[in-house]
Amino acid sequence: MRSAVLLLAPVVVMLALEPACGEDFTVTQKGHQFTPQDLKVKKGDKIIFVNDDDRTHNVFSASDGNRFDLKAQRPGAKGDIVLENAGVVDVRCAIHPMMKMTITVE
Ligand SMILES: [Cu+2]
Repeated sequence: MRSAVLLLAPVVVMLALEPACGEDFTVTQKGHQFTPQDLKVKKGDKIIFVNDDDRTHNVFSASDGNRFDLKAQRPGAKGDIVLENAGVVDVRCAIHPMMKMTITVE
């Protein structure tokens, strides 16, 4: 029993030290524009959408495999997503059709 605990201890330590997977990216919304308008991420990265504008936005995507909807974000609001499937993701604002950006998930 004791030897089993001793054998497992290094595994537990390694799991605890495992870094959080994925990188964080920030996309801002200001003046009816996303910045950046092209973003490359890897599966599992976190993308944080910040509304730096003086009006409400609603970020969403209808792209297959990576659909999401952050719902209405008031000025100053933040919301994040994690995209799990490789592909090109068309990101829009449901309120302002001219707002567009593309996220490429590798
Ligand atoms: Cu908008």
